[in-house]
Amino acid sequence: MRLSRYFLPLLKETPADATIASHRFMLRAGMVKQDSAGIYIWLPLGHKVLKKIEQIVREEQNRAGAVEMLMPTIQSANHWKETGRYDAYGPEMLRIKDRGDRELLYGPTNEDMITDMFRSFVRSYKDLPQCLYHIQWKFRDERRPRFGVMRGREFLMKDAYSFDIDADSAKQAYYRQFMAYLNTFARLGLKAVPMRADTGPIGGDLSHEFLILAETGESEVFCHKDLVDMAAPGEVADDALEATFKERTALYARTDEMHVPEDFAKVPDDKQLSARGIEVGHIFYFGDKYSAPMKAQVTGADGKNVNIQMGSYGVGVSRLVGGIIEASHDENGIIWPKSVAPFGAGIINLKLGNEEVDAACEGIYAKLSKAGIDPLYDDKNDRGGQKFARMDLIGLPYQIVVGPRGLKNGIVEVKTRATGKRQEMSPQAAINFITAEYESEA
Ligand code: 5CA
Repeated sequence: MRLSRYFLPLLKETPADATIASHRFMLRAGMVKQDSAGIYIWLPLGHKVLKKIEQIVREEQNRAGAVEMLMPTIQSANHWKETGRYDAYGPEMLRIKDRGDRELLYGPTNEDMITDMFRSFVRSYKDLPQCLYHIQWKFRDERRPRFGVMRGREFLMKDAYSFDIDADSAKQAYYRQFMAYLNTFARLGLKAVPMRADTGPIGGDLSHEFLILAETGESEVFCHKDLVDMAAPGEVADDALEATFKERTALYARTDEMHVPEDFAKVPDDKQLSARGIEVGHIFYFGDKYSAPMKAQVTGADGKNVNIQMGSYGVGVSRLVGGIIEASHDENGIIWPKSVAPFGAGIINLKLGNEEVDAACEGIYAKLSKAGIDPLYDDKNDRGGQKFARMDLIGLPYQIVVGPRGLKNGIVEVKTRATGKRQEMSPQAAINFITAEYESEA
């Protein structure tokens, strides 16, 4: 992409209500624009990152055996009346009426709808287990939408729903999603710690939140330090799921809601970590909380009907855009992990109109594009200082700086955004270097 053709409306001033880094940088870098409280327009740069995160979430869901589908944003109130959640959910739910005075709502989550769908098709234990997911916009009329996309009213969520014949099988589904979450967050460049959690309005008796540690997080967290640097589990065989889950949940990890100070005190002093965290995922096992009132049953092998055992598994896809920035930025702007960077590298032309410089930039641009790096070429007629600041702000992992002086000696400068390290090399070496960096990631 050529910057001269791109839509990148940067802000010079930081809007006064943007109190945390991710909110500030997302507005300044032209990623989002607020349309009304907690509702955002995803501008091209923000949209690109959102889609990359969505794709990684999708790939890890598929790998875990979940099957993608798509449910509507607008739901009939009937499903919610059947489960009793229509009254229980409260003012966070946006309730709507159609022209025939029928009650509808903009879905804050989908347990009720999917249970209704599932019971209409599935009658036998032979059709279980099943795990379905979608990635869809949600609406929650939050009392305090804030921190930009981190606590929005409209937000993008991946929500998966598992259906099993009994509790043992349902727990396997829960463990499988648990592992998928650890793998997903690791690919996003995040250290997310699973913590025993409260089930809130979703209900049930087994639940974990996944939190990334950040000073600006809304939750207080108390955990064993060793959890923070644990590597992702990778692929876990079915017969190792339970043991791996136990191993990963043995050390103390709680948010403020579930905190037990006496238990935390048993963690060795030098291993106690109390910090703040951002909840980027939340998983629930709730058995027959929805299938019982909705009579979602299957016939078991013994011919008897049983309620389907269910769980649900959410990832805050749009919240993750802000979460990743909270975890990875400096005073100059965003530092994207390679896996979700909106462009793979930036090319800075320091002397637009200079024949050699233009030709070198065009050559690098063509070769990086061909190599699948998806570069952003700053071909605008601005001062060098402005170009450097802009590229730092939008946070692409690598910058290739091309100027007339270096080119005379056959050299360009490659800057690695995360470390600030600058290296001089030939244009071809720069292309090879960046391509190799991305290959080693894959
Ligand atoms: N039905 C369950 C799981 S599918 C559910 O709705 N869980 S949840 O309420 O915990 O939401 C799942 C994830 O969505 C949260 O972990 C969080 O990352 C994200 N999320 C929740 N509310 C918001 C919000 N107001 N803005 C942005 N993301 C949110």
